[in-house]
Amino acid sequence: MDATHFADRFTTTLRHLRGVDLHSASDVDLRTALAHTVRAELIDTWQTTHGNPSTTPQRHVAYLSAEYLLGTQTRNALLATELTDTAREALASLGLSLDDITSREVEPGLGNGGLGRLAACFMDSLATLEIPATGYGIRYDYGIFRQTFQDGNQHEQPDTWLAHGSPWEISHPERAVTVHLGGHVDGDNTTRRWVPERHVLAIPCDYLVPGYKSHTVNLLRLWSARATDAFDLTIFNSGDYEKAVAARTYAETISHVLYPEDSTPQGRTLRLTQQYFFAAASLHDLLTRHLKAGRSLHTLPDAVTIQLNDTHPVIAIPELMRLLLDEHGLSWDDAWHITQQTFNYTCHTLLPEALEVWPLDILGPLLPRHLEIIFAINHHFLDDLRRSGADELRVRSMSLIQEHPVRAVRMAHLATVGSRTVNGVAELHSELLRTSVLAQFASYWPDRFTNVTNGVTPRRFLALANPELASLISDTLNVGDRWLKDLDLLRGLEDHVDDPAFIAAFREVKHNNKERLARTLANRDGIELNTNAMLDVMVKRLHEYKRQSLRILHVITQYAKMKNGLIDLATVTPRTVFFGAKAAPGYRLAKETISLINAVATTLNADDEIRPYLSIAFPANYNVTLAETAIPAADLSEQISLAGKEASGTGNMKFALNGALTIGTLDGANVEIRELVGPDNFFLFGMTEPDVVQRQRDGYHPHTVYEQSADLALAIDTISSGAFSPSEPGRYESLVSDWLWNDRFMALADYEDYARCQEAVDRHYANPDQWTRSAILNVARTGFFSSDRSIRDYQTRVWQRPTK
Ligand code: KOT
Repeated sequence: MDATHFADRFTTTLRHLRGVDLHSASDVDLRTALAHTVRAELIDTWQTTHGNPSTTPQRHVAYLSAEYLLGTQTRNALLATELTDTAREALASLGLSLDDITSREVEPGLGNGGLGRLAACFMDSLATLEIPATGYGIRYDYGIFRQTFQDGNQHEQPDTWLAHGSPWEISHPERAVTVHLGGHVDGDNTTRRWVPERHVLAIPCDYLVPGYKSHTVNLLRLWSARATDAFDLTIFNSGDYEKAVAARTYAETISHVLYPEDSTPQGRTLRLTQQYFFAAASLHDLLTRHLKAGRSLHTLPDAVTIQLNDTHPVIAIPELMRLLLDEHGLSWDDAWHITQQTFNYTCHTLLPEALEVWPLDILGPLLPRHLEIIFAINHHFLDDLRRSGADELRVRSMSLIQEHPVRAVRMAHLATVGSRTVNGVAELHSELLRTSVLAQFASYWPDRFTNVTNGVTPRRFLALANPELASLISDTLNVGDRWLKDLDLLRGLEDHVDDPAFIAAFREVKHNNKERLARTLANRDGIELNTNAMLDVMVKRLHEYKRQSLRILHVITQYAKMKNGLIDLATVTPRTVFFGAKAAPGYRLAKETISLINAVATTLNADDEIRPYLSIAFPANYNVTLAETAIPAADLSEQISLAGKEASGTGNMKFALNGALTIGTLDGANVEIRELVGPDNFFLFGMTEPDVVQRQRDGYHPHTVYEQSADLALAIDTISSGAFSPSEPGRYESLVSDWLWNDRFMALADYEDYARCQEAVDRHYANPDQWTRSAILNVARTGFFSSDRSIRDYQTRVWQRPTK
């Protein structure tokens, strides 16, 4: 398609779809018409792909995830279809700017953080690698809340991403699937029948996922809840109109809002309803397609493999059992074989509080037949376990049912028992799963466990986010943009690490990216960014284990020392410390940390003497769109979680790929990043995971650490003195007392080593050639972290494994 043709289609779409011409078109009209013009291209590709089924039969991959953090769609679709220049030229010929139009696109924030963003990167790689796949999830009416700051405190506003419609969505109400809920179970020992009480409709809302130059377009199918007529009827018959309308509202509440907790699930009925709602609708979809193709249910595991993105969709395991047993009349053994060979489970955490359990008094009333099936699975499993010689202690600890503090289903155990493969998301994480969280399962079924280290898509996080670096890479490597599909080719940049022209160009790109970020922050937040300072970035959910507290304590020490004349300002390497973080709305300590960071920012940034040397930028509402501007501008990437707590991290990979150096602990994928980039190009500090375990065993007393570190005490005492809250000196007492007497994630224990390491950062940065060399080597050596590599690993280690 050439620019004239594109312009023609665009104006026609504007007229036919929006009923306006160029002169009367609003921003929304232009954005919608542009999206539809590109979408039409994708649909043509999609129909070609699906009209010509591949000759080599491949298992269809079904990715089940409660979250997809997609980011904006238009620029990515243009990139994938190689229409960016055409669209730019076409719009320019109409007096319009592609960048203006796309910069106002609203991102669907249907996820909390790492887990949801990973799902989005995987969808991109599946399509790029031409693997037939469908992503299944929930179309939340409201995604992750919009964060605002009022007096430095976080406030949550509803995310109205659908306010102006969603041009990328294709909704199919006529293909609704009915999902049942509640009721009771009838029958005798041999035949059981679920008699549900309520029914809701699941409407498929499809998003096309284009592969990068791949001729494959996959589907992301998100389910939206609607009331059925039958749903109302029972209540209408009671003659209570008001109640009937309320009941309709109840049904539609199911897909109304994303739960904003990250790694701290709340056991609410509505949350379990959401999980079952999308799991059941997705399985219905998969089975219907399988049977329509004339296949037997016994061949399901050969045709489909289902990847469970953590335990949120795990209720799909008893649901498939129910369908096979109750609806299709299979024997228990056959149904179990099929089920267990179809599912795979990815675990994304190590935190005990993140392991989902569903109390029986929530699960039973909502899904009575599923609870029976879970008990039966447990019965068979524990029998086998006993036969293998396990004692009762072991049986109890491996049971799918926990007895205390309340009887509940352990979803990670159900997932492990019901899956062919279980994987962690980084080498260290998978090792810790095997040796701690799921140790007993790993010794019982050693072959079931594997690792797939996470990755990120270089299309969004290099080509789109950092176009200047992308073209420098293309110009330097002489392979066109082939490296975007084969990221190991970045290794070739090592040959240029001593080339002065390349070094200068690389440095200029980084500087330009800072200027671009400065413009964004000025417009978006009214924040002024010093583009001549080192940009030191910590962006991720606010969580104690991630230790934003460690970062801010160190900033405070530096500030206090500067104010007290303990640091000669002439020797200081100027820094801007950039934070982006949302806290779960009910997470008190996390919200207090946000307030403290904002208070410190206000003090530092208002101090004319200090600001040129040390300042803080903390824009509200960090999201994928802001990430795409912030990450390419960063010099330093803060990955400072307590060792053994961050499963992988994926921000860490995005920064390294964009030429930031990492200061980090040996946690999650940091371990692999450091091995690849080399210890000279990575700033390591802190306890190792075994150190952490030992220190906890020995008894950890943060107050003693405070007494023994003058610099740490200076930071904490400065807070307590009211330096950042003059009208209320005790404002941060709850944070201070938690650090001194609890400090669950040992920020204080790692403080001194962190401060030492930050000095090494300053020294390295003081020599620009040395720093740029390290930055280039980070880019050159982190091609491993392409999500294409992760997906290939899933193919060989998980999806293509022969069934038993
Ligand atoms: C949320 C609820 C329950 C269990 C786990 C989670 C979870 C884990 N949410 N996000 N994660 C993150 O997933 C990323 C992708 O694997 C990891 O990189 C990161 O370390 C996890 O914290």
